Amino acid sequence: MTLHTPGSATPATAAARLIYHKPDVLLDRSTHYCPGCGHGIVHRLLAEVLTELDLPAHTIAVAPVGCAVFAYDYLNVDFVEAPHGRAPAVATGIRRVRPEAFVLTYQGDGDLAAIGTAEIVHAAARGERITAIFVNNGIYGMTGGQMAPTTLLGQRTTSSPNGRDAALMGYPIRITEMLAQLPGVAYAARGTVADVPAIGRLKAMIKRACQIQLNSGGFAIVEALSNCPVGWGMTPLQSLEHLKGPVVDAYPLGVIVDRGLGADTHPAAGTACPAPSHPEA
Ligand SMILES: Cc1ncc(C[n+]2csc(CCOP(=O)(O)OP(=O)(O)O)c2C)c(N)n1
Ligand code: SF4
Ligand SMILES: [Mg+2]
Repeated sequence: MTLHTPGSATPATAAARLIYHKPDVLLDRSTHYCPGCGHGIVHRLLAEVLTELDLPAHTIAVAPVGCAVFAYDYLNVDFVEAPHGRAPAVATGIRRVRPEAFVLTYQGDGDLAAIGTAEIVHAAARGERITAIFVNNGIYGMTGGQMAPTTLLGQRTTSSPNGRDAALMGYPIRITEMLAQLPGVAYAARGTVADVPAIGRLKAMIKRACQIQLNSGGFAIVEALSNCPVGWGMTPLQSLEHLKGPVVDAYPLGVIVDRGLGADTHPAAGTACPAPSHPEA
């Protein structure tokens, strides 16, 4: 490989090792996310996985309402914008009319675990063949840092200024564990953007969740524990330490369920969740 050494007019020849190449599907534009925000890391992982699986041309993604509302500005795949919480319902419609498409949803915790609770539960219960990316930063980031169902006990937010009190505001929801109980869920896992090794493991989870859809498995969800330095009132570095500490303690990392890669994991195949027989049929 021919390299231009800085400060030298002539190219130097040297063996070079490519450390990182930005996937073409990740568009070249400046970010609207706050400094240190984890959404950009999740976007990059998605871009890498979609590229590695040769999926960009076949993908129809569903964008959320929340800070990631502009996901379609960063990833060069077809996108549909869903109303708040409705991404799984929109994705279901896409799946039904475009059975050949690779269907992806991207939602925050306010979007998925609060406003769209019904949609995510029923999409998972139906075993919709979609891959759901769930970015849990424990807060409503976009609207000014209000409490979400995922907010930790004791966490101060603009709507829980004295800290989340279980007696008044209930307990945090581990929604990925809840969904994992449903037979239509082929894969459910939780990773984090907290540090480099964890980001590598999160990427492997996202890849597995995509491969399950490609192999006609059922619903697959990957929760990415992320940081919101602005909403948490922390510097980016403080927020990453907080993520690795109390947030991971409350939301354990790892694969929660993996019912297998292949088509026989889908409820429609009749193995995991047999349909009742109808004598009149
Ligand atoms: C039905 C509905 N309710 C509320 C809102 C206002 N709203 C927009 S973004 C948002 C918070 C999103 O939080 P989250 O999904 O956690 O995403 P984040 O910004 O934290 O990534 C809310 C409440 C809305 N647009 N529509
Ligand atoms: S408010 Fe929070 S989630 Fe939204 S862009 Fe800023 S850091 Fe990220
Ligand atoms: Mg959030």
